[in-house]
Amino acid sequence: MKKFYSFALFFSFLLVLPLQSVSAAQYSEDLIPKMINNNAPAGIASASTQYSPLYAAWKAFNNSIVDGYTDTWESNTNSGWLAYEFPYTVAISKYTLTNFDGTRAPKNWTFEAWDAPTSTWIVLDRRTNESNWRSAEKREFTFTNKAEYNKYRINVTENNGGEFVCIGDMEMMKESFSIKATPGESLVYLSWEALNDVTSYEVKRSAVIHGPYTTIATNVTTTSYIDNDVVNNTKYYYVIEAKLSNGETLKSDEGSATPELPSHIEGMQGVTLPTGSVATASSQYLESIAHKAIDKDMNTRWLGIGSKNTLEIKFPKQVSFEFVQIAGFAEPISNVHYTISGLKDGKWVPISNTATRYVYGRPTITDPINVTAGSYQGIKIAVDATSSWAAINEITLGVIDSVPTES
Ligand SMILES: [Ca+2]
Ligand SMILES: [Ca+2]
Repeated sequence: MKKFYSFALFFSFLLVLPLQSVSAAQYSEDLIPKMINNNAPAGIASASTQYSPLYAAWKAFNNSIVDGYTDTWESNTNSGWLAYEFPYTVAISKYTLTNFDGTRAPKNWTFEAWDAPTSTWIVLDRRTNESNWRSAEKREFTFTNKAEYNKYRINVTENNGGEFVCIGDMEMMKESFSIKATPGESLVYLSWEALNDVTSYEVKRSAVIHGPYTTIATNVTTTSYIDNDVVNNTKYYYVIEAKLSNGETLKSDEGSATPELPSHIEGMQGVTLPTGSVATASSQYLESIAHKAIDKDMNTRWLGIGSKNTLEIKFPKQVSFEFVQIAGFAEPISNVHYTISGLKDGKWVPISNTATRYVYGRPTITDPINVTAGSYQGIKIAVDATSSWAAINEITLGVIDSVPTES
């Protein structure tokens, strides 16, 4: 019995541990863009001093140390601060430092946020005795901060003995979770990572990157949302705000999408394939590449070498459709056999019988081919042009619904 008891304890330990690790904070990618000077591409890099313009503040935010000291920020004293100002407010709660020179590396410092209303630097994190930096070593530092500021700095009070302070690279992150925004026709489909201990989610939207955002939905208890209050060909930015059971909130990364109307091709039924579809072929003749079968231009075509070829197209989202229409070209004119497969859960499955269409030596819109109605991530068309070469000018889909369904 005792043995059984300890066995049960062992299992409860196994059960509890993964839950704890799932609840552990997750962080965004580095939120500072790869800087090319102190003011570009966005935000402002600055420092207390610089050894020379070659060692400017932005060199610590250029995601590189390959060019030696001139890829680092160096002060001209053995202490000093290095700051980055975001063009928006964000609650930073993690930063990293990448070493270049161990004796010039920071040893004692505070990480601070600029509080504009009180014009003071607020200490968010304090580190002491950070020594023995290895070459190119990157150290991560996390702390609790829920308040949003736009300017942060590391204020180095002592380095590891060198003449100057040197920082190879610095990154800043926030606690976050991921969001996916997928454009549809007159709608945007949002889905996000499920979090533990959440009472509800709020969906926020902005017409400009990084907000400010307007709340468009509250008390959402699922991890997806369809925003159909949108204008086609307009880009929207989204964040999800998770309301945690402890009363705190957590903002997701930012997602963006541009909803768009389906395109039609004169004379063809259905709509063109979603923007961002990628076409490849078993063979292609010179400049008559696979993509020309889906470029929405009836005067261009994909031409395979020989009579038997396969054209494969992957969509950027799942599309539900019930027929495929093909505009082909055959010279000499020929009976062409088309067999269509759909990509479902990562596997190609046959969705049509072999359809035979008569194709002329000019762009020929053939009768639609019925397929097993369903939601697919791509289509594959096996073309057997009998005595001719296989060419496709355009493809349209008889779309039922283009809202992606998360598996
Ligand atoms: Ca650098
Ligand atoms: Ca074309």
